[in-house]
Amino acid sequence: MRILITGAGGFVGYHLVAYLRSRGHIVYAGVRSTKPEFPPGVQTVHLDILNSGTLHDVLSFIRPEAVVHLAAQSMVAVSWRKPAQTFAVNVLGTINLVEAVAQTVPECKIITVGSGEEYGLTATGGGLLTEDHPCSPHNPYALSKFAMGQVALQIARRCGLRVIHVRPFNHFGPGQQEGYVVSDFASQIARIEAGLQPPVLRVGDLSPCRDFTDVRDVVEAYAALLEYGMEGEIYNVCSGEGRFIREVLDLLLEEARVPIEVEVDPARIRPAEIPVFVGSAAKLSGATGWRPQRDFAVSLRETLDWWRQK
Ligand code: A2R
Repeated sequence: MRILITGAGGFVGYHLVAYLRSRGHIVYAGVRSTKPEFPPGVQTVHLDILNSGTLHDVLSFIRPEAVVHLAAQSMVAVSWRKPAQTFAVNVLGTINLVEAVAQTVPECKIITVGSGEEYGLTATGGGLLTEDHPCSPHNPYALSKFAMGQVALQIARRCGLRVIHVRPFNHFGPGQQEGYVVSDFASQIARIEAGLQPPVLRVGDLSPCRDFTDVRDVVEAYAALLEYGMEGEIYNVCSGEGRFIREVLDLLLEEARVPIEVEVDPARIRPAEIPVFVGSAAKLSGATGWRPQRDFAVSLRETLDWWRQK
């Protein structure tokens, strides 16, 4: 397949490009400012989803059979500081993309990447979140992801486009920047081991329970959906298993090469934390046969190793 990835310069993009290329696809990596080193054979194209003209040109030139739309303002904390920018990129950018596809390559499949965060306060009811649960987003990022998914599916229904919307839950792995819990812990451990930080690891609330998936499993889910996903549908991408943040910390500390103390940093405690946030991947598994393959502890170790080598 000829596949265009938007936001290919980001954390997930790097892994998705590499995986799709390894599967023999023709991959176009759409990047804005960040340009990682992609595997040989990957073509890089400059792409800003806020620029409709460029989007048309790029789509007309490449004529992709599929687009995986990763480009986003992807951080909850930033979305509180910059809600307008978050909505511009995540919602208007998605509308630009879907409309440009409608006008240039209407047969093209599109995977819009939303977030498990779209369920928001619904998670307080407990149990595994399925795609049938109502969404109750409780931060600007989550709301923007809910809006982008809904509007993409609406335009798709109206114009006969082939859109699948995914809701990935927490994902992590080598290459993820700070600002997410696993990389926040791993980066500090690596800095402490290198003598760049006193041996105190600063943490936020360790009591929440979250659903973590290795990014390499996440990108395999996206690839499987490109092949087997049902157009017009929404799919969770998650492990279905809850893990307390305390467990994540303990597993990483077991890997540490020097003794480390843990200290709660009030600045890292997020307000209105939802205690348990775990999804069901049954719909995804049923459609594609996908199951997460990576061992959680090994993925954590590999993430820590990435920080050690950075
Ligand atoms: O900031 P840059 O220049 O590195 O590019 C980011 C890109 N991006 C854009 N691309 C095109 N036009 C824009 N207006 C635009 N604004 C941002 O999206 C970056 O390369 C990418 C997002 O990468 P990360 O922040 O590393 O997100 P990650 O973890 O790869 O997540 C991928 C998707 C996102 O939709 C998340 O919201 C979702 O998975 O969880």
